Amino acid sequence: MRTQVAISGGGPSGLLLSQLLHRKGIDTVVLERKTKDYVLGRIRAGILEVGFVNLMREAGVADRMDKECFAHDGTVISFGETQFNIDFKELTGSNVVVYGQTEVTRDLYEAREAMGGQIVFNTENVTIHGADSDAPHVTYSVDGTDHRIDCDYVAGCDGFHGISRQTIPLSIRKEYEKLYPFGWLGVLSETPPVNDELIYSGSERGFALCSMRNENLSRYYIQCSLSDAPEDWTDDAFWAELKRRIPAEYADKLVTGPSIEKSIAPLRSFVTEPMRWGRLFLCGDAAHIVPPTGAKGLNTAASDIHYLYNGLVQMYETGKSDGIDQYSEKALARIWKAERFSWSTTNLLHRFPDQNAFDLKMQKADVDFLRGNREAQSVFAQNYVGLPY
Ligand code: RFL
Ligand code: PHB
Repeated sequence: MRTQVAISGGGPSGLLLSQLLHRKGIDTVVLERKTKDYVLGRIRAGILEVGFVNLMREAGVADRMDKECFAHDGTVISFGETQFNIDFKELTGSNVVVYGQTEVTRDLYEAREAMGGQIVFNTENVTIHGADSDAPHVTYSVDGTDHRIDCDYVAGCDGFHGISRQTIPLSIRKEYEKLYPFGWLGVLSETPPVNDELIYSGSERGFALCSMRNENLSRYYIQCSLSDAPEDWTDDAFWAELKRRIPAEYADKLVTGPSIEKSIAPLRSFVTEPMRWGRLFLCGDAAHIVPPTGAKGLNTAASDIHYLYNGLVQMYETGKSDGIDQYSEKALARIWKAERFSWSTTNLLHRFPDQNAFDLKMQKADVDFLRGNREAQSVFAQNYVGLPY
């Protein structure tokens, strides 16, 4: 088989790139290790920047999102007894929208199917060959049968555990990583959200986040120990702990119900450099991970796709390579800023096991400064709604 761009990974990065390129007449094949149902079953991001929304519009997949998403013009920050609002709209003129990653992925799958896009599920042993040559190819197998795709370029969109990043030799690849000594326990429940804006809450028992998907679907998280398993937490124990970590006015009106999903994610900051090796381009979680505190994971994937898509279109339409030549540098410049914001918001609101009384005072001083300083709030808001592409 031959295609122009072979894409490893059928998550949001791979699907969005495939859809955008297809609309410009550029042929792609997406190779996905899991089934479609498995990919759609992963409950992950909930907050999209305007840049992501615009890319979905450009990809022609924004109809349902435009109807069903909720614009959020601000957020509540709480820390102990301190509580305040950061008004994104007033401070930046922009906002974010609530629309789940599951819905983004569903819309992209539907659009790919409607256009006859090629997505191969249940692939095994995807291997990228000759990425540093002029004629790369990808091999894989499905149900024990081996296949080969010859291509012009390979997009590595196969997430943190994918094979694309490992294809770049260690002599060239440099990885930067920070692991946090806690995870997030997330619960999805068919209950109305406790507030119309998200609540990011630091408390002496640890961090909590109140988020949502729609009027009757709420998403809540609490900081938990890395040794916890979801089964260790009954629904009752989860709700009781959440209530202890959020301001009383919200705890009192929180509507609880059975969880329909419960999972634990470890928190990690990670960046690999460079994001391009020859004709292989890494995108999204394959190249970088942020702790979810800043809601930046999916949104940084979108900016990668924006740079790569425009670079490839330029290459195919004009023969000029400056877009793809600058891909790694441009993508990394934006990613490091998102890494900084996600790291600092995590440090601001979580309890760390080794924190002493001085560290706690520093954290409180940081929060107090943010509460009382419009410029500091403006910096937070600019980062949260998303830095320009
Ligand atoms: P994905 O979604 O991991 O998709 C990669 C796909 O590649 C497949 N794959 C392979 N396919 C073929 N061969 C192989 N060898 C393969 N290995 C893997 C996988 O099966 C998968 O389908 O990466 P992608 O597309 O780059 O998308 C990234 C986002 O999923 C991720 O950044 C976000 O979910 C992060 N994130 C959030 N991001 C936000 O922007 N806003 C948020 O509010 C937000 N909240 C979150 C989050 C992530 C979370 N978790 C669980 C890590 C909340 C949580 C709890
Ligand atoms: C979510 O709704 O899943 C969500 C929202 C904001 C975050 C992280 C996750 O910062």
